[in-house]
Amino acid sequence: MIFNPDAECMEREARRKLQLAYLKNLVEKLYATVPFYRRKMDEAGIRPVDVRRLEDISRLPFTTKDDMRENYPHGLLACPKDRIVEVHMSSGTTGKPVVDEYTQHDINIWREVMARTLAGGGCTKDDIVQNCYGYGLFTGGPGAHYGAMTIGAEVLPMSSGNTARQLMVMQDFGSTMLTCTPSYALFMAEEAAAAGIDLHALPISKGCFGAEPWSENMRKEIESRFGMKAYDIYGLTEIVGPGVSFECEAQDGLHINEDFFYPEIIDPETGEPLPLGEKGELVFTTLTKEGTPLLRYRTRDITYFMPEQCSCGRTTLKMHRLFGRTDDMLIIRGVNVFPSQIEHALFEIEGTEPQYVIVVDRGATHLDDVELQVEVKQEFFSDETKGLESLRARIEGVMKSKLQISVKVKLVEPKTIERSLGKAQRVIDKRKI
Ligand code: DLL
Repeated sequence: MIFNPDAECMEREARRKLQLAYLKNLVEKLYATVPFYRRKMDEAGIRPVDVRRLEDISRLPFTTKDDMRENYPHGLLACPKDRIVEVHMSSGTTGKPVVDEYTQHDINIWREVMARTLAGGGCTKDDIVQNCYGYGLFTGGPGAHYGAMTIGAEVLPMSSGNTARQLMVMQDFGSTMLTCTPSYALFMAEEAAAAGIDLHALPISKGCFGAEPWSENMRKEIESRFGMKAYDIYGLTEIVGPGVSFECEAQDGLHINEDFFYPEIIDPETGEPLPLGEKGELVFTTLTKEGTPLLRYRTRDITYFMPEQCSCGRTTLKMHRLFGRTDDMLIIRGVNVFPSQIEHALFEIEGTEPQYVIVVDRGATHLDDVELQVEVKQEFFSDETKGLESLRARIEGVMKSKLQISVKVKLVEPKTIERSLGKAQRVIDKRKI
């Protein structure tokens, strides 16, 4: 279902006109009201009148996560403080959180883009949405909640955790759609199996998953364990939360809500825009936000644009599912490796569970060592160690051939790797660099 065909299927040239009008407005407003942006534009030698075509955006300065932290909490506010009705933050591991402050208009945008997002995953007013993204400062819970309500579906605002209760509600209330992180979805499936609950016999038939990297093979795993269609949804607190882009029934790239969030792909080293279709760092400008609009925000997420027309009828630009983040990329003995590549390779190996942790360390030799801890299906632990040994060797071989790095594999018993209720932590980097 397409939630807003007028906007989502608009002729591309008409959308570009709209984007340009919004961009001009935004730049004028930021220059006039936010000292931070005025200073940055002055330093870059560009004035609002210089923005005449959409391509001129590449002359405007970037905004980074550090800029947001340095301006914590209200330094990037672009409207009177009393117009703010809601605030979200994401913590990250170091420093001050990044803050998104929403006016009522901004909440309305969020409702719209999340309605489009859930509709992309097949949500209609007849659905019962079990929302297990966390509620609170995190945007996942409230974002999916707004979207489901805007569609007119029924929402079960579960938040994450208490998996036994989640499964009870799923059965008793007949939830038809699930929203949570992909790692939590898998954990629920595992708990359901342990409790003897047949997920295939329940009405749950689709889900929108995101907030963390996941692979195509993990999608297949979730789909087969639940008997559902699993869709990838993307977003980040700074821009709006979830609702920036989403998959449709084609499950082939994520449609960007580009009438609200203007996307670019740049070379992360040079900051230069890359030709359409090349892989690089994703950058967004929020075209119509009032509270904390962002100019050319560097997400650190890596993807490429897929300019072809989608079979679903939407004309919005698609991005490939994320490859990883510039700051998550592991450089192992000089080879660039993303945790998602390891995950994808692991899923192809019979006998393993989709639970793993990557531990990177530097030994006495000062070279990077990678230990991949992988859970193994119970039957492998039952008697012979020969089976285990050959599985270990097989995984090491696959990693070597697919990633060009040597990985030491440690097989661990089922349920020994810590499960996450929200974003899973897959990498432990012990190197002191
Ligand atoms: O994770 C917003 C969100 C909530 C998205 C629910 C989707 C569903 P943050 O906590 O600010 O916001 O984290 C944003 O998470 O820059 C990506 O690196 C990563 N991320 C989000 N969605 C995906 C995805 C929310 N579908 C950061 N695939 C982003 C891979 C994702 N990574």
